[in-house]
Formats: sequence, C-alpha cells, structure tokens
Amino acid sequence: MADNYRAEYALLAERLTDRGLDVNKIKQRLKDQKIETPSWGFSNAGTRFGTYRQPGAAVSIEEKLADAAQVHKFTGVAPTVAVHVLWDFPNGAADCTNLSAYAKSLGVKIGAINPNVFQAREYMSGSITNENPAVRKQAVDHMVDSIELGKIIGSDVLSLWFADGTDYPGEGDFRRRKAYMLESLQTVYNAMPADMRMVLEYKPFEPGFYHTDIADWGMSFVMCQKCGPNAHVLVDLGHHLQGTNVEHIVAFLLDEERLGGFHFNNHKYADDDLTVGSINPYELFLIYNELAKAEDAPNGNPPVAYMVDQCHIMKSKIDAMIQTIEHIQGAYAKALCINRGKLLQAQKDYDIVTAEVCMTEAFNTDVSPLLKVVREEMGLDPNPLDAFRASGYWERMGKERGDRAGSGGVGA
Ligand SMILES: [Mn+2]
Repeated sequence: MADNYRAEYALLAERLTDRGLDVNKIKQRLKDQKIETPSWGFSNAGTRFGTYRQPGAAVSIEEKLADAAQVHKFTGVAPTVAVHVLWDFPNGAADCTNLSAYAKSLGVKIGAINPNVFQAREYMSGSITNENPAVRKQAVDHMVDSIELGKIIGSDVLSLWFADGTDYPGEGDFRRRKAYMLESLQTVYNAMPADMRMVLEYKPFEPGFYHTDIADWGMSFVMCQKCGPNAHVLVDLGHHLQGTNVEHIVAFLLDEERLGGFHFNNHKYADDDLTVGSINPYELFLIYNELAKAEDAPNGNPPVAYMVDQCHIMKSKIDAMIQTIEHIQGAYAKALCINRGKLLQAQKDYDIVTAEVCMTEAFNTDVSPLLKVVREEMGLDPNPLDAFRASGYWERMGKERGDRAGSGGVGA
C-alpha cells in the first residue's frame, strides 16, 4: 500500500492548528533538533557475560566516525559524535591529528570527550576517591590530558562519569571520599578553557553495589555548584532506581540552570542501556515535555547536550542508532503537539482530567506523517531506516571490514 503520509500530514496539521499550535514552528524545531551519537555505540561491546561480535563493527575511530556519519546522513539530526579517550585514542594526541578535518569530510563533528578513569587496574578501589594520592593524581592527570585532546579535536564538552563506590559497609568513609572527589573535580575544572564545560554524571549503584560516590542528581548538583558555572549535571536515563520521576529531576535542574545534558537509553531493571523509548516511551515524552517548555521560555540554562549512551549488542548497530534517533524525534514531536494554552488553564482550574488529557492527547498523536514531511523538506528520505538498509552499507562493511575483535567498551 502506498505511503499516504502527505495526506495524513495535512489532516494532522489541521488538528494541531486547532490546538492553537503553529505547525511551521513545530517543523522548524524538529529540523533544528540535534542528537549526538557515541563512538562506542558503533564498536563491538558486551556485557559481563561476554562480547558478541558483529561483522563490520567499527574498530578505529575513523570507522566509528564513518558509521556515525551514516546515521547523520539518513536522519539529518545527528551531526556530532561523542568520543572516548581510552577506546578511541589509545596513542593519545597522535590519534587526534587531523581528526576534526576527517570528521568534517564525512559531514560530522566531534562532540563530547569522555575520559576513562575506571578501566585501569589502578582504579580497582576508585579513581578520584582512592585513598592513594598517587592514584587520585593519575586520574586527575588523565582528565587534564583529555582536556588537551579535546582542544585538538574541537570538543567543548568534557563528559565525566566515575565508577567510584564501595561494595560493603565500612569499606570507605563517605565524607573523606567526598572531600577527595571535590578536590579532584575542582582541579580538573580549573584546567578547562573558558569555552569548555564539564558535565557530571551520577548513578545510584554499579559497579559498587553498596554505595556510589555520586549517587544521584543532588550530589552531582552540589559538586557542580562547588566547581563553578561551567559544570552541569548529566542525566543518564538508565542511572535511576525504579520509580524515579526523571522528568521532575529534569524540570528542577532546568529551573536551577544546571541541566548539562542527557545520556539517552532506557532500562527495565537496572542500567540496561536499551534503546531509548523502547521500554517506557511515555517517560521519554514527559521528559521532552519539560525540555520543550524550557525552549518556549528559556532561562540561563546552558545548551543541553543531547547524547545517546547505548551499546547495542543484539541489534544491528547502525539500524539501532537510526531507530534511536527516530524514537527521540518522536518524543520531541509529540511534546510539541501539547495544547499548551488548554493545559495551563486546566492547571489553574485544578481540572486534573483535562490537564492529563492534554498530555495523553499529544502522546497518542501519530507524529510519523509530520516527521516524514520534515525529512522530505530537509532533503532526506522520509523513512531513514528503510533507506539506510537499502543502501547496502552494513553488508558492504561486513565484507570489507570483516569479523574483528576491536576496541570498544561498555556504556556507562
Ligand atoms: Mn552514561
């Protein structure tokens, strides 16, 4: 059956206009949306139970950028790629020469730079909270080196996550570790150039099963406040306990002008790193509701870095990344379909049912015709996944690159 999306779009545009919305503005916002893909999402990755290799999976940073460029080519909204120092630049600065020019030749740019202070054996008992000052210094030095690499490759976001934590009560002293953490973060912060910003991730547990030094958004927030105005909280959607109201955290951080960015993924049980929106699309929509509202009335919050943190093991990697982008676009598009005027009035009147209907009406809107028209107007195929698959790129990489062990990692 022919895809009749233009006619469906015309009907939808009428309905949105009836909701008091400007359809052309919605389309423009969807065209302006930017999502960053992670270099580590294109290489072989695994779980604690093993690594399942995919023929054609990228090994070098050049290959990862080439694969990320495919995602951008077919979606038009994924122009930057986050890099990981240890996995992408095993030789340090030597691997960074000409990298930004190479990325540009592919039509993408380097995004956030991610140091790694969790894999080396020295960090077994923590990095910047380690009792050994030499280990703390090693971690700080690595992050300062990462800042220097970031300058070479044109990265302006330093993205930090720490595996620091303990497994058993009594193992560590929370307050002494907090002091170590702050001292190290301030040293790193002060090494950043003025146009770089730090985003600080939190996680309630794992790998430490008893405690994590930056366990939640509040701890990250305090550390950021004590570092300075260019330190902001990074919300990884998988780094919350069951039942956490993530959209409330997002709203609170936006209001405090400390929301630095996202690591998009989804979880059902723990830090599963599943495709964002695959388990709880309503949560993603409610998060985008807060983001869309903040765009309507901007305050001093920094530009939000919308980054994906997923390592697909079972799904074909580029397919999964395109699907991810589509899920994020869908959540944003639905959030832009909320009847804001009606919602505000319902809130003022304590008309709870009408207020909730404003949300469900938008969430249940089929935005695919809208997104297809947006893509068409951007000069793209309206169906990016089908178009990518038809290109034969993945099969070609499978033959050319083959089945190789490679530099990769796990999401954090
Ligand atoms: Mn993360």
